[in-house]
Amino acid sequence: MDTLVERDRPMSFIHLPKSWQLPESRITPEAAYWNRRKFIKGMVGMGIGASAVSFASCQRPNAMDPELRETLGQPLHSFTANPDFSDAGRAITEEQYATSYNNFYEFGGTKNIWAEAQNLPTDPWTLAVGGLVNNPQKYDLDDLTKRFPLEERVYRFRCVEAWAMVVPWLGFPMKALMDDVEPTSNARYVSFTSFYDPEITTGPSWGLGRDLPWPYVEALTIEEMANELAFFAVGLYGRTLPKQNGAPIRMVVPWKYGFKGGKSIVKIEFTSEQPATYWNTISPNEYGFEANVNPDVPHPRWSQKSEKIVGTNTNPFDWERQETIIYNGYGDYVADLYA
Ligand SMILES: Nc1nc2c(c(=O)[nH]1)N[C@H]1C(S)=C(S)[C@@H](COP(=O)(O)O)O[C@H]1N2
Ligand SMILES: [Mo]
Repeated sequence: MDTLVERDRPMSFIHLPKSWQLPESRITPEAAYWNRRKFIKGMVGMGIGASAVSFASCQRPNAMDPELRETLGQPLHSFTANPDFSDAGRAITEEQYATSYNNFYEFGGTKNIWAEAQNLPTDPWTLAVGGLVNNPQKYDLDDLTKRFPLEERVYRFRCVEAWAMVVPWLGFPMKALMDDVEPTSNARYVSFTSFYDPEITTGPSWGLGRDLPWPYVEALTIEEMANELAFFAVGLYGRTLPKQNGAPIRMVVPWKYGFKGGKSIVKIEFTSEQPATYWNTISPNEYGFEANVNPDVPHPRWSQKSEKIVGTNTNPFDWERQETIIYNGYGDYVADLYA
């Protein structure tokens, strides 16, 4: 059973691009991104914004592995930076970490799946939304970036394995999609199903892949989905999502552990009963349905009191630790949901 659960495998990280140590003169696109961020923030004219800007502008990105760079998405131009979510309280994680230190079990059981994930077919794409709704919808690839106004939100991102990042997502509030499909009064839960094709998403290489409860399904209560924080990301760092991050659309629920944020969503269904979800089915006492970030509820095999900040040192064993905050710091937005 031990191999089935998410675990901390820092060894796999060692395979990540050595080119992070390349001279900084190698970079250009990332530098351009950071400058554009600064520009956008300038445009929204935040009075005391200087402090918020500093996180983005002080951080000098390192060079990115050229092969990893090939996997990045297309630049997105029409979006506004949401000033309510421009400062996550610590530095934005460098893009090469967010796009190469991943969890995506469909493509393997380690953190290093970004190359394998390039097998994900994303064009054409259909996201079908149905169940207990008045207005079922099928969104195509174009709809995902054009139908709902896009905004950028810089969110804290905390995996149940106790590592954490800060990611500038691009996307739209889940509420916008919810309003589009009009859930009926019987709808109490919402399930989100990830892309699955056993020929393509072969699962972890240690052989048990096919026995896992595919497809990956996550779910929220309807109140959670309607919360201001609940977000669909179609991009990060100014571009469309790379495949390894869940292209073309993934869930982002920053007050919950990362596994609640399903990737590469093909189906959304409004239901009256609580849906069965992936990790919760595998190991319910380790991966609760609610899965809110909480320093006082340890994982059965490790403490959740603190978290490792991804990318704070070239050696993952030396990543800085910080204290975990209840609801990952978003209690003002979500604590009422659980009162
Ligand atoms: N379909 C699918 N979605 C998934 C996962 C997965 O294995 N498959 N892993 C989850 C976990 S455990 C985390 S921490 C995040 C990781 O997202 P990232 O790779 O963009 O950091 O995705 C979540 N969504
Ligand atoms: Mo995770």
